[in-house]
Amino acid sequence: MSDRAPAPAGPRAGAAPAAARAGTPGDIPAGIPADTPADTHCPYCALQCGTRLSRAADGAVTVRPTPGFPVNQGGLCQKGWTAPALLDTPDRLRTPLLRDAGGTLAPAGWDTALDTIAGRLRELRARYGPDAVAVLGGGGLTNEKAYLLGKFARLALGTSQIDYNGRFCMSSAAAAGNAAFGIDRGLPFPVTDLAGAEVVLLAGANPAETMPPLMRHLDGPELIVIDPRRTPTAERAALHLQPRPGTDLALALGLLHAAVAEELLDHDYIETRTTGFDACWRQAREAWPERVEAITGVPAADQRAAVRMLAAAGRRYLLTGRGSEQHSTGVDTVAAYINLALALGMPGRPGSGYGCLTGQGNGQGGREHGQKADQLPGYRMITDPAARGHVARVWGVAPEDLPGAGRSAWELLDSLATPGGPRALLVFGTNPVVSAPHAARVARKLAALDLLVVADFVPSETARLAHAVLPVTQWAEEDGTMTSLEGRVLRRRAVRTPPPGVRGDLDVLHGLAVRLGEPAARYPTSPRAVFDELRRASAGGRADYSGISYERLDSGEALYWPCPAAPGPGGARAAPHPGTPRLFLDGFAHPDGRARFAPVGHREAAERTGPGFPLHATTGRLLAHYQSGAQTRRIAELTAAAPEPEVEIHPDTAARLGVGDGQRVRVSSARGSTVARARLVATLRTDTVFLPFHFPGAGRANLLTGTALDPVSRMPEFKVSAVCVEPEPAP
Ligand SMILES: Nc1nc2c(c(=O)[nH]1)N[C@H]1C(S)=C(S)[C@@H](COP(=O)(O)OP(=O)(O)OC[C@H]3O[C@@H](n4cnc5c(=O)[nH]c(N)nc54)[C@H](O)[C@@H]3O)O[C@H]1N2
Ligand SMILES: Nc1nc2c(c(=O)[nH]1)N[C@H]1C(S)=C(S)[C@@H](COP(=O)(O)OP(=O)(O)OC[C@H]3O[C@@H](n4cnc5c(=O)[nH]c(N)nc54)[C@H](O)[C@@H]3O)O[C@H]1N2
Ligand code: SF4
Ligand SMILES: [Mo]
Repeated sequence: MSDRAPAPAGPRAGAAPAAARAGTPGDIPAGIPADTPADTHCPYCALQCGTRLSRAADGAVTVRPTPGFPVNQGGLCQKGWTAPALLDTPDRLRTPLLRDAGGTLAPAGWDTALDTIAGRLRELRARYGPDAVAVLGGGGLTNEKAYLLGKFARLALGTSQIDYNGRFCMSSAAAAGNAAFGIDRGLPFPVTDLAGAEVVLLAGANPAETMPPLMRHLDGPELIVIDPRRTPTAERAALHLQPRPGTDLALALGLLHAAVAEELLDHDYIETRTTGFDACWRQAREAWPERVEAITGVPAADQRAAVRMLAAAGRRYLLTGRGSEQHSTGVDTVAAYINLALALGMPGRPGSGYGCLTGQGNGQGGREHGQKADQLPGYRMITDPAARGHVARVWGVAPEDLPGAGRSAWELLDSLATPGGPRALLVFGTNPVVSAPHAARVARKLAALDLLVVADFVPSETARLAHAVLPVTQWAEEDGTMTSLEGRVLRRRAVRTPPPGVRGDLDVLHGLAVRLGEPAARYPTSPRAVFDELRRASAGGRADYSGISYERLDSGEALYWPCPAAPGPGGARAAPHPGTPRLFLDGFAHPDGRARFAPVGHREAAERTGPGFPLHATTGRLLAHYQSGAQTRRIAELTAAAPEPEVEIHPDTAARLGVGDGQRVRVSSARGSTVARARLVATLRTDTVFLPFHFPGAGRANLLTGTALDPVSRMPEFKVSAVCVEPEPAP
């Protein structure tokens, strides 16, 4: 069972899980009294399950689900239960490290480390200009960190070269959502609304493994699942469509075609709440389900059945995940799914809607506060003069002091150490040596830098390449806010003081900024002070947090953005704005209040199979590991559950290749090859193999993936590589 109830089931039923405790006798933190439980949230995914942490007198931290928190309703997945083990992982970073003359990372004091880094940054900037220094952030950073990182880059470094790993995650759905609805909030409704649906269509999402407690809300509805694999989510579906990887765009067009042909459209809704249907239909009219079957492998009858199920339901949702988004056609694919939802009259109706299942812990907030190449806080565009004026006022600088838009994450990584490209990179909250496409090329670029600085709490694969490593606090040691996949702002709370030698990311940014000549007051180190500034910076923007405060959150209010400081309905004397759990009920966020159909036609994936590389490889997640695995590969219970990379192969395909179950194989693409153990899966498509991307070294799935990008979102094509598979001799 992947989603465990409070009394943990499984091997340790009844007892508190051993791995849910961390801390050693003697490690008794000062400052925070023992036995004061703190209600906070899981350090991992965007579901942000409520967790109640307690710390015993011996320093051990225990976790249990926060009673009454509606999102996880008493459940946590294996990763959430075992998260405290990360706090005192044996190789936790506890002192800054600087690479010495002999090339070894050696311990250094904080002042030495920060002085050295600032000195090198100043030199590089003086010699090559401010864009010689780049920053890569992450969707796991709190809102406060993401905000201060963006400000630090634009002001202290003066660089345009900042982006973040959400580019690899959310960017396609964000672009399509903004275009269609005028605003990008992953779920424009609370997750608990899903439970009231009759039908939910999940396109390229596997929440049974990626957000197990979410399945509690999907127990009632009938599910339609679109996934090339028969995942645990698909096992629960009434209808499972199994397209060839990279063909969802055609499939979504086929579903729209079937809806038109079967006269299932909501004409009244299309007429009154949308624009652009005719142009959209002109692009989709050739997408006969039979034609789409030839492209996708999904039977025309199943396409029609799916559309009929959705259309017949009174309350229904269409949700996309990375399976349909991480493509060079990602934006058009999401747009085509949104077109279908609009044609059936779903978005902005009570009990129905479209949403994207945001992935990282703060994947939502991380894309709102200005760590993205083209953005300023409040989800403002950096190219918009009014946005620049507003943010410059809050920051106390002139608008012309703000740099312009920078490169997207992949383009940034690929430009490192090239003529005209950045010579230094500061990494906060991502591990691109494992998680970026064409990872071998990325590692080469990182190794060629004049300066690589990584702030992390573990020696990640990227940290190991750095010239300077800065040890930072972990979730249970810090305060802040996170914005979950439903747009709700949540408090992260400290339950213990950090180990000696470790500093918060806000302190690190402050320390570097003052050494670069910035006024100290510009970089507050208190999360609350940063949040209060973030509120002002976001005021009037698309993601308006100005009405949200730590006081309101701490009093237990459930606040979803937008939540402006201006009072809600009722005028100046009214209660503060209540926040917006459900968007679009009265209208969409475009000036005319209407949603936009997108005129999208069929395009193939950039990567094609061919004689040398006859199979499609797709990549994704396992229940037990999180992302690059930097965190979860350090937790014994999780490595025991998934110790090494396995590639899923259909038994017929394996037989043809002379590969047996459990045998080591080499999977190769035009970029390189990776080694994994074959796992034979009879429900998989015969033309497709699947690899998780959580493993390092020679087992990296990203040694295979390519560099084609979506033209709009700049999302890499993580979900389609053309590969061959061959038996690998034992090492
Ligand atoms: N256990 C675990 N949970 C996580 C994470 C984790 O690393 N581990 N990460 C978090 C993050 S950041 C994210 S973004 C989310 C991601 O959550 P999901 O989107 O659910 O995760 P993925 O496994 O990347 O992709 C989902 C499914 O897409 C399928 N797929 C592959 N190619 C295609 C295709 O062309 N079309 C369609 N329709 N499907 C395809 C895969 O088979 C896979 O089952 O999970 C979050 N939760
Ligand atoms: N092939 C393939 N590749 C993929 C994907 C895929 O589906 N297939 N999915 C993509 C997606 S959706 C995502 S989101 C990315 C994720 O991939 P990464 O961005 O590499 O994600 P993580 O492994 O979470 O890396 C976060 C790092 O930051 C550290 N960290 C965590 N919190 C903090 C903090 O508060 N401060 C600091 N300074 N450090 C912190 C962690 O210890 C870890 O080393 O991978 C992408 N790569
Ligand atoms: S589903 Fe996500 S938030 Fe919940 S316990 Fe698991 S990893 Fe943590
Ligand atoms: Mo993600």
